[in-house]
Formats: sequence, structure tokens, C-alpha cells
Amino acid sequence: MPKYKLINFPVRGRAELTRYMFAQAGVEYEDHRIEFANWPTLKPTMPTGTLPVLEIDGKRISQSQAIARYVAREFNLAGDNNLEMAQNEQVMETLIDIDTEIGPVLQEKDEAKKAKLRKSVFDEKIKTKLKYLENFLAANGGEFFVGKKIMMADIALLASFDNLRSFFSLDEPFKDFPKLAAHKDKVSKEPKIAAWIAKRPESPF
Ligand SMILES: N[C@@H](CCC(=O)N[C@@H](CS)C(=O)NCC(=O)O)C(=O)O
Repeated sequence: MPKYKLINFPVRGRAELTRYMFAQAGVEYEDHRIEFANWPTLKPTMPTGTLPVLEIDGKRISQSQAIARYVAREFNLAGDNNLEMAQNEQVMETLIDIDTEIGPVLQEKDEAKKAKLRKSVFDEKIKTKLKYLENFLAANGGEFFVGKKIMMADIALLASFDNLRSFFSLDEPFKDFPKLAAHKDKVSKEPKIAAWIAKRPESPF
């Protein structure tokens, strides 16, 4: 087994999906969290000047999606055949589309405009995409996004729920999507994932 070191800021953020998958796979890794104050010195040493970065026996891989998909493939969470892999990625890409919608909300500095934008982006853009996700889940029987077991797409929905809750200040972003809400609850109670949630460091997002 290679030696894994996951480098990120002291947040869940873009690294949390990978942390969940390490937990689900029961694989040891170093969860290396760097202080923001040390970032200017470290930035030039990272492959794309960003975090997260995963070191695999000392080889650095950048880009959170490349990292997550590598880890999923290594630990049999990416799909058992080419079609299942595409179905997992279909969910992943829809979640990225949702993340892309969050960007302008985070960048808006004026609090009044931000509140308005937050509501319109959620109601008019993100809900449409949540509905697509609910359809994918329903089409596969409602329990898992793909096949008959937990995979990357299922875990990614949990990570995205957390982002939506943090960045939209919504207690229940899946209020109008009962299948997604039930699915996210079920994944968060998977024993190894629940154990990680219970022991992980506190962070604002
Ligand atoms: N596409 C990249 C984006 C990475 C990214 O923007 N990371 C932010 C933190 S979430 C970062 O490193 N910011 C510090 C900087 O750009 O100097 C990924 O998914 O990993």
C-alpha cells in the first residue's frame, strides 16, 4: 500500500470527499492541514499553486477532482465497469455544476446583494440541478446512485450537501428533495463515515 499524504488548508472544503473515501475504504493517510499564514511560502511548491494536493509515495497530484477520482478507483468506489464509472461521473459533474453556481455568491461583497443573489441562485439554478440528481437516484431504485452499493457519487452528495449548507446558510438544502435528504442521511450514518464525522477537526466549512 502506498504512503498517502493529503495536504489542505484547515477546512473540509474540496478535500473532504477524499477524506470520506479514505475513511470508507479504511485506508490510512496523513491528513496534513497547513495554516493559511504558511501558504505564501508553500504555494510555489504545489503543482498548480492550489490545494488540495495528494502525495502518493511522495509524488504530488493536484486538482481535487483528479485526487478524488484516483482515490475512488484505487479503493473500488468509482464503479465496477465503464458504464458505472460514467454514471458516477455524471453525478460528480452535476455536483460541479452546482459548485460553479455558488462562485458568484461567494464573491459578492455587498451583504444585501449577496442575500438576494443567494436566494435567486438557489431557487432558480441549483434546485433544477438537485432535481436532476433526485431523478438519477430514483431511476436506480432510490438507494444508491449507481449499482447496489455505496460509491463515489453517493459520498460526493454528502460532501456537497455540507458545502450548500455552509455557503447558503441553509439548515436543510434538500428540504424539497426528500430522496436526496434520505440518501445523504443514510450515507452519513455508514459506520466508517460516521466515525470520521465524529472525530474530524472542527472547521467553519
Ligand atoms: N480546481 C482546483 C481549485 C483549487 C482551489 O482553488 N483551491 C483553493 C482553496 S479551495 C486554493 O488553493 N486557494 C489558494 C490559492 O489559490 O492561492 C481544485 O479543484 O483543486
